[in-house]
Amino acid sequence: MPAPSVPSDIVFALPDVHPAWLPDAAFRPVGSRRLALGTPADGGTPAAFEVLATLRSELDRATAAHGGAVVGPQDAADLLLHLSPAVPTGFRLERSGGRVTVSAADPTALLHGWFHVVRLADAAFASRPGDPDVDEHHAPASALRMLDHWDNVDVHPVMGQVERGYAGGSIFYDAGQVRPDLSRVTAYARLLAAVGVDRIAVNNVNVAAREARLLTDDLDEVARLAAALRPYGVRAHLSVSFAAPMTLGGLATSDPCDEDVRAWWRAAADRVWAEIPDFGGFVVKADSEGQPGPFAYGRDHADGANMLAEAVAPHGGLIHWRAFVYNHTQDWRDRSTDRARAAHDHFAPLDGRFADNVIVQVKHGPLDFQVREPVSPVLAAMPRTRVALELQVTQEYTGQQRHAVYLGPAWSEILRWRPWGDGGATVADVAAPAGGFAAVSNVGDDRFWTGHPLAQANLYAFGRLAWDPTLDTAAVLDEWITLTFPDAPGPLREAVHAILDESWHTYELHTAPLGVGFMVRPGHHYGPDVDGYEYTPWGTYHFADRDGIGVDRTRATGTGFTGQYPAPWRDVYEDRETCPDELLLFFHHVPYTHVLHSGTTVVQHVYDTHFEGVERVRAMVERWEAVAALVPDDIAQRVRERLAEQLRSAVEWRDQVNTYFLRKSGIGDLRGRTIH
Ligand code: GCV
Repeated sequence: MPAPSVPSDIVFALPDVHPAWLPDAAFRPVGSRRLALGTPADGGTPAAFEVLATLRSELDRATAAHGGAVVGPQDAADLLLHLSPAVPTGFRLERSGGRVTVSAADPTALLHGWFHVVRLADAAFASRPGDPDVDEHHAPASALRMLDHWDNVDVHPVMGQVERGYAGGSIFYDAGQVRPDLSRVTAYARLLAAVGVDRIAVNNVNVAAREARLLTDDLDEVARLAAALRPYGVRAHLSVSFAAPMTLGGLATSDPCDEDVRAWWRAAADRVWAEIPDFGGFVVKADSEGQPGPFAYGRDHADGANMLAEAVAPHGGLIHWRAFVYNHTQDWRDRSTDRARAAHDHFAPLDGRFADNVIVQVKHGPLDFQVREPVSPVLAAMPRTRVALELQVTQEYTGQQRHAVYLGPAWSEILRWRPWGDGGATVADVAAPAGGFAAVSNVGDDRFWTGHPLAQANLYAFGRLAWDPTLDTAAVLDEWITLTFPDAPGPLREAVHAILDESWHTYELHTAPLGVGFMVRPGHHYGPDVDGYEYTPWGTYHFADRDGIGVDRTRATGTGFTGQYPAPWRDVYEDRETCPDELLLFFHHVPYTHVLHSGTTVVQHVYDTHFEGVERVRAMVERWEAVAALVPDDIAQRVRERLAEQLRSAVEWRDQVNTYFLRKSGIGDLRGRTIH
């Protein structure tokens, strides 16, 4: 097999695009040294050779920029990267006498090892005398670390080009087609490889007519996207419509038990893999928010998913089948229907029936990516199913990238939560070996990738936590700061921590209180509207009246949702005396005068947290102003503008929520502050 040739189409620095966590300066410690890439043995796939070629060009680029050299594997290199079948997963990092060897069985894992060394910088080489030698194995917690893009090919009249996207248009599509120049997609794959994400779904789970055709007539467009991702070992997946046999194939039905339908899907899958041999699989949103699904034929979700699984199995493909299934045409007068129950009601009884290559992808909470929800009980209810945890990096309900909200701590809490109580497995333990981790991307064609430059930290953190869910999220943030702001002076580092470390809690303080959720403007979901969803069909209510607020989800008197949890949580949540304060209104309807564990009443808590939330945002603005001169002007200015909006919005939240509670309850603020 020939030595890998350097791909000519990798563009390392795109004009007018921020380098995120891979600026040239981050490569100085490696690029100033002698680097070597072992010659590959025979037997690799073309895709594997392409990744090796990428690695070679990474080495060339880094050394050319920083004065080092790429030397032969036999020459005493400071860093040798080489393939070794002896490393089962991930990569091995050895250091002896200041020389570092990274080995991995496959080129993508070797690439991950390269970026690990870049992240460690000089510390990788232990330049200080007396530093110990190392021999470490770095394996990802899960083999499946995926980002879902809710990008539309055609601009949707309401949702735009990227549904719930807050960073401009799509990096994949423009003017109703895949972009002619995909160098930015390769740059994106490079950023992802540097944090260990190795799969993306390239289109929205709400599949409209134009996007449905990506599966058939426009498959060549998906092939182009896959080709742009491949140099960095990122595999493409596609969201497909369950109705495709009818809408694309002209069949009279999409019934999963119909033999013609099954044959149609098999043929569709055969064509996809013939064109894209390393294709990942299909993502499906079925019977949810208007998307077609098996219910139309009296079939269940195992029937639907297994039909697709059968079609992709010969190719080693996966089906990511979403558990986000609920009735979105509910009657708000009907107090017996509880949207929080829906996923468990639909999916838990199907445990054990899904094929091995089906992954049931479960949103982290029972509702919809709220700033605070309990963890979905579905994650603990399907021991014989490959469940994946779904997170939302795009900040639909957490400030839409106008607010600086670092979500790492929120995700860490979810990943570390123990559904069976102390001593039991964590959510990460459940998902990692099964379906892994998926998240909705926050990236668009914005200059900073994520609109708010500080929102890059969320994308970074998702990748790092999907690789290792036990990581400390402040340390992850510190990595991001070090890479993104090379040579960041202490005050800048401290200010970014001060702004982001507690930002999730800050957002929680000035928005919907005590886990009750929503209270956002219907449709676009930005800003406060306390009763915005109260009399709608969407099933997201808070039930405030003159006496109290919250949703009774107990077994004793409510919807029975608490019964979907195993012990001890089913009882902890059932009893308002043991229910954690931050989730009280998710599980209980209580009087405004109910005293929390914190010692304050519900209504006073609302006032206190909303005043405090605004003051915290004010402090964020001041912290940024004190260090803004230490970052490039464009970042300083963009963050400044966003923080100004964050403060305006926090004040709006405070005033609307506080006024609402004052008017409903008639109870004034004990501290006599202004409420309108
Ligand atoms: C892609 C929420 C969002 C929708 C999204 C949906 C989903 O309801 O508001 O925009 O649709 O979640 O996860 O499928």
